[in-house]
Amino acid sequence: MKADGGLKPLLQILNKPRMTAPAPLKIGITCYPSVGGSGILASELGDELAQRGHEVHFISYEPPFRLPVGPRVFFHPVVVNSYDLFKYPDYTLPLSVKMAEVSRQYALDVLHVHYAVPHATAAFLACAMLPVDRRPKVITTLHGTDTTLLGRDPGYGPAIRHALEHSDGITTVSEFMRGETLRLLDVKRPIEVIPNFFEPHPATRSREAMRHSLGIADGEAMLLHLSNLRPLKRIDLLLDTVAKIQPRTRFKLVILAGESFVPFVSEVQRLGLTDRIIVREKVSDIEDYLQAADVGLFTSETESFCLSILELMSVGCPSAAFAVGGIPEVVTSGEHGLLVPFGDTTALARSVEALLVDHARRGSIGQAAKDRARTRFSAAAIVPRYEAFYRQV
Ligand code: GMT
Repeated sequence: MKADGGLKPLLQILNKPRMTAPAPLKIGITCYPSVGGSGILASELGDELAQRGHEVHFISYEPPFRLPVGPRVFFHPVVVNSYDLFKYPDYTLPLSVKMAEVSRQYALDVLHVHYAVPHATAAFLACAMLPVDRRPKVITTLHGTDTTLLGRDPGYGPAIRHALEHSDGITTVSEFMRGETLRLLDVKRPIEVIPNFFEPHPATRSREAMRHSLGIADGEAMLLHLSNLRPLKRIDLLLDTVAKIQPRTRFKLVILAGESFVPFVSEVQRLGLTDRIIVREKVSDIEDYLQAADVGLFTSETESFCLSILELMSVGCPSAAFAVGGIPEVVTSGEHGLLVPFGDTTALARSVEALLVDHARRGSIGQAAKDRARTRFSAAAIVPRYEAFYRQV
C-alpha cells in the first residue's frame, strides 16, 4: 500500500469544515403561573430547554405552578403596585418594563410569550423600549381562549391582532386553533402549529395507596377529571353525565380542580352524587392521580388541545370526551379514547360504561393512547420543533 494512499482520506477529513453545534439560546418565557394548560406547558418547555443547555428566564407575577428547578433556570418576578388613583391595577406596563430589563441584562435571544393577552402586547412594548440591536425575537404561542374568547371581544381583538402582527413568530397548539385564529383575528402572518407535549414525572405513591387514600373501594373504578372549572369546561354537563352512568356503585369520580369547587356543591347534592364525587383542589403531584385512574372524563364545549387528556394518555389511561375543538387531533375516537358529539351526555355516559365494563378494550385503547402520546406528543418529539422555530425566527 502506498504511504499517501492512507493519508489522503485523513487529510480530507481534517480539511473539512467542522460542523459545530449551534450555540445555546437565552430564552425569556412569560406565562400565567397559575394552574392552567398554558402555564404547565410553558413551565415544562422551560424545563426541557434548560436540560438541553439553553438559559431560561421566567418572567411573571409569581413563580409558575410547576417552576422547574435546576441549573440555567431563573425566575424574575413582576411587581405590581396598587395605587388609589387607579380603579384597576395594571399588569401590562410593569410586565413590559421587566421584560425589557431582563432582555437587556441577560441579552435574551428570544422572548417566548404564552397566551397573547397581555403578554404579547407587553413584549411588543418591551421591544420598543430597547435599542434595535438589543431586541429579542418575540414568539407568541396562542393557547386557546386568547383567540376563541378574547379574540371575539371588540375590547381585545384589535390589540391581540396588533401584537400578533408585530410578533416575530406565532405558534399555536392545534390546526383547529390556527383556523380559529385566522377566522377570528384575520392575522396575515404564518402560524406554525406545534402541538402540546407532556412527559410524566414518576409517581410518588403507588396506584393502590392512592386509590385507598381517595376512598376508592376494591372493585370500584376511578374516573378522573382535571380542569380549572371555568365555564367552558361545562361542569354542569360533567355532573349530568356522571348522574347517568350506571350502576352508580361501580365508580367514583375524582375531580382535580384548579379553582374552588364550592360553586358546584349544591348541584352535586341535587343530583344525589355526594358519595360518588371526590374533589381535590390545586394539586401539584398529578402523576399520582393519573396512574391511579381508569378513565378520564371531559365535557368542555371547546378546547384548543386539552392537555389533561394527553396527561392521562401518557400513562395509558383512555378518556371519554366531546369531539370539540382540537380534541380530535389528539384522540382518534375508538382508537385512543372515545369521543361523542357535543352536549350528548347520554352518549358520553354510555361511552364511560363501555370502557368500564370491557377491561380488554379499555386496556388496548389505553395502550394505543400511550403509544400515541410517546410518538406524537412527547418532549423528544416536540421540544426540538420549538428549538428549530426559535432559530428559524
Ligand atoms: O381554559 C383553559 O383550559 C386554560 C387554557 C390556558 O391558557 O391554560 O388552556 C388552553 O391551553 C391549553 C394548553 O395549550 C390547552 O390544552 C387547552 O385546551 C386550552 N383551553 C381552551 O382552549 C379552552
